[in-house]
Amino acid sequence: MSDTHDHPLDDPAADPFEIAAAAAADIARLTGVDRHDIALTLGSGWGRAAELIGETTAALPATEVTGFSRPALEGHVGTLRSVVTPRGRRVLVIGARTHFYEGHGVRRVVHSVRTAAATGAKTMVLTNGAGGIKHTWRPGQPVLISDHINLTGASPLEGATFIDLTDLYSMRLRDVARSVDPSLDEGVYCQFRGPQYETPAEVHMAKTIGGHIVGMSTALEAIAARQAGMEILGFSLITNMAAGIQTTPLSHQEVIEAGREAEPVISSLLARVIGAL
Ligand code: 8IG
Repeated sequence: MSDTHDHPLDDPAADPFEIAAAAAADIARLTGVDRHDIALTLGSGWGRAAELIGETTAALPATEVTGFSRPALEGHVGTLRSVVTPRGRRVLVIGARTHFYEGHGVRRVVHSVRTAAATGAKTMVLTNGAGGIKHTWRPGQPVLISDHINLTGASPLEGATFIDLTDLYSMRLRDVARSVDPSLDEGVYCQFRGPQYETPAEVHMAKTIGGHIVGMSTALEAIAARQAGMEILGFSLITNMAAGIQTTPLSHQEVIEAGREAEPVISSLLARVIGAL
């Protein structure tokens, strides 16, 4: 339990970008790959994509890299991989997301994204499992994120850092994804703090303010990715209809199962999209 105290990102005087640069140096040394072109964070349900994207040239436990935390959740694999695509692009696959609800602060939540930028990645692909609000959606369906509403009350930006978030989830990259699968729908992602799922009233609120997807990740990471100058592509796997849209209680087990069933289809979709970037 001591790592809460000796974690480099927990020192308020530390510079999170210097720690990300140190992490990128660790990755270069441990993978033998100096620079990556694309980074991909795998959320629940998306775990098998790495094998389909290309050849894994190195895989390492995230805990060997400066600033990364032990994964809190079963089903979230704490592995970093370096993958080379058939066209020779280097993809850093991050299987180790830290969630805001873990309570370790936003610096730890966005460390993987800042590290990805420090490895040279210009494109950040963020994936998650989430609840759906649109009635036309079904569990197991992947959708593009078109924009977000950050309901966490937190930000990865510190001080008077005014950053434009227009076209945060790049229209260009969404068009590339739709060129691979024209049937992909899209929606606005609402990041709640969690870890409890929403009440039906909260889902109603999310819908009223323009949301279509409810989840517990991604928005804070997208803000950090934009700050780092990356172009962002976001995917949600709808693993369940949000509370109140679906009338039966939400269970974590059900979410895991929906993810497992959808995994082959969405992993192949994701690999084809990455191949087209
Ligand atoms: I998987 O219904 C998954 N993650 N906030 N709401 C929120 N997060 C989720 C949900 C959901 N399903």
